Amino acid sequence: MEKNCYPFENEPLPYSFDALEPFIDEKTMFLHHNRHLQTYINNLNTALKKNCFLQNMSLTQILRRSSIIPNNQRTEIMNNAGGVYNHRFFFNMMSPSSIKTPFGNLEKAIISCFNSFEQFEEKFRAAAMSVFGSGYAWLVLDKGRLRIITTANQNTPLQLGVAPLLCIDVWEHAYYLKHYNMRADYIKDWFNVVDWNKAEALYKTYKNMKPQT
Ligand code: MN3
Repeated sequence: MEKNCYPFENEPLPYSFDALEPFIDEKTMFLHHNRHLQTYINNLNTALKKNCFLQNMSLTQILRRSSIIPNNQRTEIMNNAGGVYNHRFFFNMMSPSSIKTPFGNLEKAIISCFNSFEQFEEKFRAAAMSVFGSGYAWLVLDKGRLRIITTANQNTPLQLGVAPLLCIDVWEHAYYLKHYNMRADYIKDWFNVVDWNKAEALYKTYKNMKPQT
C-alpha cells in the first residue's frame, strides 16, 4: 500500500519495467517511474516541508482542497501533487494482462454510452490526440455517467469533481524513446496494456458510492 501522506514515497510499479513490452518499452518505463515520477515526489515533499498543516493530508485531499494551500505555493503544490497523482494512476491502470477489452459492468456502461467498444476506443483516441502539448486523456464517471475528458499538464480530474477510471499520459516523455513523435502509434499500443480488471473494480466502487458533498 502506498504511503498516502507526507513524506510521499515512490513505491515500486506493480509489474516489472519490461512487463509492458513490446507495447511500452523497458527504458521508457524505468525513466518515467524512477526519474519523472520521483522528481514530482521530491518536489512535493520539499514544498510540503514548510506546511505542517498539509502534512497529514492525503494526496486526494490536497488536490480537492486547493483553496487551503497558501497562495504563494498553490501552483507549485498543485502541479507536483497532480504529477504524483496522475502518474500513480496511469501506472496502476496498466498491466501485462491478456484481457484486451472491458467486461462486466463497465463493458455494459461503455456500450450504453458509446454504442460499442470500438466507438469508445475511437473517441478516446481522438481525445488523446487532441491534447495540445502535454497532458492526459481520461475515462471518468461524472454524476453516474461515463465521459471522456482531457486535462492539461498535471491538472487532475479531482479538481473537476469527477471520478477517474482510466488515463493515458500523452506527455512526450511517455512515448518518445519508442514511438518518437508518433503519438497515435503509442495510443494504439497503450490499448494493449490497459488493466480492465482494475477499471472494472473502480467502476463498481464508484457506482456504489454516495455522491460527494
Ligand atoms: Mn508522465
